[in-house]
Amino acid sequence: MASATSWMHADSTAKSVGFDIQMAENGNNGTFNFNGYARGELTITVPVGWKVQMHVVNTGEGAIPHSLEIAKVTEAMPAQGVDPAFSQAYTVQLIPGMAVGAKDEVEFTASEPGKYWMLCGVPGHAAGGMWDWFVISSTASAPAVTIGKGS
Ligand SMILES: [Cu+2]
Repeated sequence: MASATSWMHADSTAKSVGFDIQMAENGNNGTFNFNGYARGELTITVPVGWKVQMHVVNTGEGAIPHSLEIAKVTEAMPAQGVDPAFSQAYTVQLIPGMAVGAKDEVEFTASEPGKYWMLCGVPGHAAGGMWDWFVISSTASAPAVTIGKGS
């Protein structure tokens, strides 16, 4: 089920979309979540070729450092941050994590269609469920956010 959300800001003329991402927004999954979602509960879909800006903040419920990257899907969830799927698609402090309250801007072009992980690069966090889906679609005409078990 796709839905509009207050944290997505799409500009179809500019083919640009912004997302406000709060790491550890609430207590879901022991605070290991993005905007409250973990373990693939959230799917962000972006049309191929669009510019993506992610305004990332560690909201800090749980008082633990976190980070964000877009990574290629592999056989197993990585133990910690890996090379991002796109050269700019990661926050500062990928492995140690951004401190509580820290912010970063992530900007990249969704250049290659596919299904990716949006995960936390701090050791053990992605394996602990701090990951969601990021899909680059060759058929979607607009960005979308879907809540529910990702397939
Ligand atoms: Cu984390």
